[in-house]
This record gives sequence, structure tokens and C-alpha cells, in this order.
Amino acid sequence: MIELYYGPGACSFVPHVGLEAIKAATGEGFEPRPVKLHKGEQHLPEYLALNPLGLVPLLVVDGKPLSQIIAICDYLDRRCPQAGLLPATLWQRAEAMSTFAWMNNTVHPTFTHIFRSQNFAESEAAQAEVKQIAQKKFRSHLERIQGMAEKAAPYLLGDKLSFIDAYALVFLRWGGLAGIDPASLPTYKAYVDRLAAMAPVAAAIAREGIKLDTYQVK
Ligand SMILES: N[C@@H](CCC(=O)N[C@@H](CS)C(=O)NCC(=O)O)C(=O)O
Repeated sequence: MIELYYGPGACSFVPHVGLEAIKAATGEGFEPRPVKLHKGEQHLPEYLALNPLGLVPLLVVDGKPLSQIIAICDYLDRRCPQAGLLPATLWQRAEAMSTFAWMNNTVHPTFTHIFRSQNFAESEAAQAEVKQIAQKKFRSHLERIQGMAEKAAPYLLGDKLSFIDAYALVFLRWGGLAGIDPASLPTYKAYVDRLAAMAPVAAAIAREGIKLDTYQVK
């Protein structure tokens, strides 16, 4: 049995979409386990016993926990290659992993500096500065992803929906929360709107109860 611990709107959306795509391709289902991050459920002893890092996503396979998006997605792809969530050929896969790693180790932590600036500086003034610098960087990361979306055919890796597309959708939503108007990234927005209409993506959006348009003027 496969279980996914996820936080609505969080980065766990990436394996969530993957599991929906696997369900569509193979009929293999999974147990969704929502974790309310805003209520601090990730710090409850029951959850920490499964994932001492206190983070989502967490995949549990036959009782065995696995954390970290890239490891989880690599496992899911190797378990169900027929879903085509990562390329099968050696070089294309390496390129996909390069983009995936950049998203996970650079774009994602940049947003963390905006959303949780209190974890990176003590005084309010220093936190505001951290946030301001991270916002600029996040915008430039989104522009780079827009450049990729301009070449999407129709997905970032070609003709198949992948984990990379799900991560790209998450970042545009987060951009809205950070005060980045998606209308200022029109190609990226149109690509995300197309993604959101795909059955596995729409199913994950519906289960998480999230909306795409999160833009708030800052
Ligand atoms: N490197 C981790 C990052 C996971 C992560 O940052 N998860 C966030 C949600 S996007 C989280 O659980 N935050 C809860 C918290 O910080 O308390 C991964 O790839 O899984």
C-alpha cells in the first residue's frame, strides 16, 4: 500500500500529481493523508515518528517512510515507468533531474526565505531585507521557468506530463502569494492553466482544495 502525506498547496503537490497520473495509467491507487501545516500537524509526535524532519511530502510504502521530493518521485517513476513521469533515456533523464534538482534546491528554498523569513534573520528589519532579496530572486527564477514554458511541447520535458510540470505549477501559485502577478508572466500562466485542466493535475487540485490564483498585491 502507498500513502502520501501532503499539505494542501505545499510542495507535496508534486508527488501528489504523480500518484494521480500513476492511478490513471495503471489503476494503482494510493491513500491520501492530509497534514495541516498551518495548524502545525507536522510537529505532532505521531507525525515526527514517521518523519523526524517534520516536513511534507512523506511517502509510506508498505509501512516504510520515504522523505524528500526527488527521492520520492524517482521511486514512483521507477516503480511505474509506464506513467512516463520522468524520461527513460539516459541523457534526457539526467537533464530532467538537473532541472528537478534546481527547482528543489534553489527555487523552492528561495520561496522559503520569503514565506518564513523569520527563520533566516532575527530583527524585523533584517527579515524584511531577506524577504526583499528573496522576492527578486524568486521572480528571476519564475522568469527562467517562463523561458522553459515558451519552448514547452506542450510540457516542459516534451510530450509527457512530468513531475517538473507539477513543480512549475506550485511555483507560480507561490509567486502569487509573494506578490508576483501571474499576468506579468503570461506564457507561464497560460501553460499552468493548460496543466490545471489535465485530469491528474485537476484531481490533485480538487483533493487539496486549492485555487490557482493566489495573487495578492504586497
Ligand atoms: N527538501 C524537502 C523540502 C520539503 C519542504 O520544505 N516541505 C515544506 C512544505 S513545501 C514543509 O513541510 N514545511 C513545514 C514546516 O516548515 O514546518 C523535500 O524535497 O521534500
